[in-house]
Amino acid sequence: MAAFGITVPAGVPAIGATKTATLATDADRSGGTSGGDTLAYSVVVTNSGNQAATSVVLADSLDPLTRLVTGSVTTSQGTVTGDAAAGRPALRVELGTLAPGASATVSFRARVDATLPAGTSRISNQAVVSAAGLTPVTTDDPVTVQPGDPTTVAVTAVPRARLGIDLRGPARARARGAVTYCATVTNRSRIVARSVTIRVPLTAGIVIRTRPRGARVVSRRLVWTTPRLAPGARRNVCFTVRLIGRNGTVRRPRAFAQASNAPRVTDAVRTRLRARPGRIQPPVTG
Ligand SMILES: [Ca+2]
Ligand SMILES: [Ca+2]
Repeated sequence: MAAFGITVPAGVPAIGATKTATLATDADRSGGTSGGDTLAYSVVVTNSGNQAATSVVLADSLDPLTRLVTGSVTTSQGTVTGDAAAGRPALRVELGTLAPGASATVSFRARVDATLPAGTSRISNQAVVSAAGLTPVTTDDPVTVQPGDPTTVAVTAVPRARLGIDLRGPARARARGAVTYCATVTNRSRIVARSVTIRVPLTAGIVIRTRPRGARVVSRRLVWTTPRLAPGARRNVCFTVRLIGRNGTVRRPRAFAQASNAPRVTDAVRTRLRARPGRIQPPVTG
């Protein structure tokens, strides 16, 4: 029936829920989510209405490429009535009653299948919250602006290696004197890094006199290559240059490393030049 004027609504519960995902175990140490890793999910169910919500139930069918980790489900209230010990489908938590303004948190972990179909780029799913007398609501990924969207995690179907690089050299050096720098490239992942390339640009003021052993000079860069770098293995390369510049000039030699299956990493050293004050003096004769 239509009504005119101001109506005071009866008390109603209003259920909303967010779901977030973080990388809990980076099994292959790739630095990102890939096959065999474990994700930690957290669902927060909130009653923003002004009346209690009753018979609140959270149900979550995980992404088909993940499996709930048995025994990983925790809830701030209520009872876990399905934790999918047998695998999929997944999870059901009876949260019971949520007072106005109250919220409940359910956390669980899910393991990404060790082998993912080629081309897999994301894992995505959404939990559903139901309550007595209310239309079920789906969870929102709070990371995105879009409301009510599934929680999505970018994954790499083929795990990539991850390199680290450390370039070392003196903080101060004599201008035009020989200065030696060493770069250590480490495979920090559990994946073999392939076609590893280390590059040192010979930028202005950095002059190489002798090509270092094992290096090539390509387009004003020192280049070392290694066909493979095993997990945990490292390669150390050193090079000696002369730094050109006036007293106080800072040169920043930089080294880069990348592999055909690992993104580029870089490190730099700041070296301040000391010019010999006597250099420009004419020789004393007589
Ligand atoms: Ca990973
Ligand atoms: Ca969102």
